[in-house]
Amino acid sequence: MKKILWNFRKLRAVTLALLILTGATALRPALYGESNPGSTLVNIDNFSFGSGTLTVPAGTTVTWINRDDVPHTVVSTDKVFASSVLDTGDKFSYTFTKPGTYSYYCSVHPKMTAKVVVR
Ligand SMILES: [Cu+2]
Repeated sequence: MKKILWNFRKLRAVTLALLILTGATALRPALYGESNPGSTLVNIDNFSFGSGTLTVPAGTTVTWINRDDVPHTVVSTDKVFASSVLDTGDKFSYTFTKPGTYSYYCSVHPKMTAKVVVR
């Protein structure tokens, strides 16, 4: 009887260790996903680009999503990048590899302007 009890305890300890190990492994991608410095989202909403100026480290991929019910574009003032016309829900991405200030606007509504500052 004592031996059976000991085995049960040992089994429980092994199961617990396995749970901790698998749990830690399962958590890892989620943690990396949340603090991923490689990509940033800008919502185009109410005729504006997110919060205006966005500062990111070099190598960051910025994705714009049109949340408005009118079409917009994302066009760099210096012609570094230019999206096609984005309808509601459409996305455009650009990866900023060089530090600098990138001004951009919407070619449909040129008063819509914003900046990406790459450090
Ligand atoms: Cu627009």
